[in-house]
Amino acid sequence: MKTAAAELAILGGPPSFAEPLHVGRPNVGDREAVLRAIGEAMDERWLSNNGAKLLEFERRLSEQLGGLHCVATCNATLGLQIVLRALGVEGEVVLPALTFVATAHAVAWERLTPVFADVDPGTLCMGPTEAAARIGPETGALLGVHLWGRSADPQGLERLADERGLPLVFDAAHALGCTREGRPLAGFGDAGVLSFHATKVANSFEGGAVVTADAELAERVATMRNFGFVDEDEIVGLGTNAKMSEAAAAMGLASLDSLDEFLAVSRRNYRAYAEAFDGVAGIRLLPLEPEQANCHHVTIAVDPELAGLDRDALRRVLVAENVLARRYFYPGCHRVPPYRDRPVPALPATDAALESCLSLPTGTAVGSEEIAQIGEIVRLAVSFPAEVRRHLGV
Ligand code: T4K
Repeated sequence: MKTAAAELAILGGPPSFAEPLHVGRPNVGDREAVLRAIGEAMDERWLSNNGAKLLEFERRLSEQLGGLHCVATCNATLGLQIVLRALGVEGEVVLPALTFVATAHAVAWERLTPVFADVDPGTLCMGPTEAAARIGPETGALLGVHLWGRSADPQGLERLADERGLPLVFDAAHALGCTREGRPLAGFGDAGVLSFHATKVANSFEGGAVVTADAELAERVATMRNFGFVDEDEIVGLGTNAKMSEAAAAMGLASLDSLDEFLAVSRRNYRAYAEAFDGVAGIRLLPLEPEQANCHHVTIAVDPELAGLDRDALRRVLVAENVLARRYFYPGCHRVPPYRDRPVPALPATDAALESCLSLPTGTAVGSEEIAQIGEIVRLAVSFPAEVRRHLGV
């Protein structure tokens, strides 16, 4: 544990960690179970297309989500695209600019127009006020995002969508294991889309799932996921290939088996970070309710006035220690091509978050000891900001 500023790697000390600590280090469950299940699929020579593992994965996920219909896909991006198409959305889609670019790309790839809204400064998610401000005559749907597993006032957005007669979809890529008033976050709106990418709390290497209470919508999504086939030689309409393979489903099943353990680790890590940053000037751990949130994303907001360092300087301090903190989701969807040349109103809460937020390593690859060390690094850096800034030339 570093105890003096001179020991900081940025000031010439050795890095705290020999190996990099990544933000998105995958949680890996029972390796033998995964390999056994992949072996079974190979023995049965059934590797994709509604195989036994896929069906079991969807059944188990549905069980996890209180009986909602679950259609597994090869990733969440295609899940979002398919659900927008299955709902017949046309024109503009209102979504927050503060999200991973996949949310906007899924909209644009469907030849719909993303219309960026600001976020609520408290939740950092688009709520009904921000969404309503961007609804216009061409609006075809609302697309909320449960950013970092935080809750985007889903009931408020549902009320708004009902009032305006608009479909409501949630990008729930970060939200497996998150609930609101006992209901799974992914289950709000017409549909929610989970990600099972390697970096998520539970992964299937790559994967996603469309979650909905609407059996008919689930059926349409399942058909579109498989080229529009409903039977061996019967195609009912446009479809694509968004199927999840048996190998991915095998990994997904093992991840679901370990989900409770993964959630317990994330929640324990979150509490350890809260302790580590307690009383550190200018560092605010974004609040989460560990009973309702999966705590898989640990994000701090840096106040440069109080910390004496801005977010980017602090990130350089951490990276020098081999803590590969990430500026998720800088610079914001509204500032990257192909969106940046379109007129966007001021998005003050979005821009403030994009300038101040920093995501830190968590998950099963990180323990309380490492988190305490990260806390001390940050504490030292903000205790001697002038020296750090001098070294960084900022
Ligand atoms: N909506 C939202 C809000 C999302 O965040 C995402 C995905 C989506 C939709 C779309 O879901 P999918 O279509 O992917 O299912 C990563 C992921 O690739 C992406 O899935 C994820 N969000 C996003 C938040 O993170 P990058 O560009 O940050 O990936 P990369 O390669 O820089 O890796 C992130 C960190 O994880 C690095 O520190 C390295 C580490 N890592 C990564 C992988 C893949 C590992 O240690 N091992 C690994 O296997 O996007």
